[in-house]
Amino acid sequence: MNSRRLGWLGTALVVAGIAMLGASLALGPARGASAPNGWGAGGMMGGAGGMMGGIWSGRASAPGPGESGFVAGTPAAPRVVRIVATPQLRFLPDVVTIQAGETITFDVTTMGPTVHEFMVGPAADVAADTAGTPEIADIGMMQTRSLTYTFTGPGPYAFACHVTGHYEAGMTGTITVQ
Ligand SMILES: [Cu+2]
Repeated sequence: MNSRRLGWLGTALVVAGIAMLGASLALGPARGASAPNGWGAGGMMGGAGGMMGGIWSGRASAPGPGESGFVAGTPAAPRVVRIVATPQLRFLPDVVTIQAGETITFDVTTMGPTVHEFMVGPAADVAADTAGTPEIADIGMMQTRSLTYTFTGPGPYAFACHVTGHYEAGMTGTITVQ
């Protein structure tokens, strides 16, 4: 594929992703955390049915604090938060609300052809790209990778992508501790 087609594909996938993200947020509690994590067998070249079924067979976000069905994440049973990284160098969502002390598993999916990273931890360390701060590197096109983190302190916490130029372009998010 040439780059123009890739660009179109990325845009189309993001549009589809936003629509499906909205649907999965709305349906999240019903879908639960028992669905298998991964792309499934459809594959992105399997036509529209395969694309949608494959990409979005991953886990939806579990309800957050203040939402119906909220259960605080623990080390034994982390709460799942799904985050999409877009070719526009943004995270969706870019604000995640947690209860103090929670353990969260972030399922991070890259939409489109641009590779991303996902770092989470104390906001100062995330801003400075401090070595040793928990991070997933090289999340490729249509991949989902996971990172589990326990928010033991008062914060502030943040997440970011430190692929060259992405942080500067605004590819950051915040963790709100309730
Ligand atoms: Cu990025």
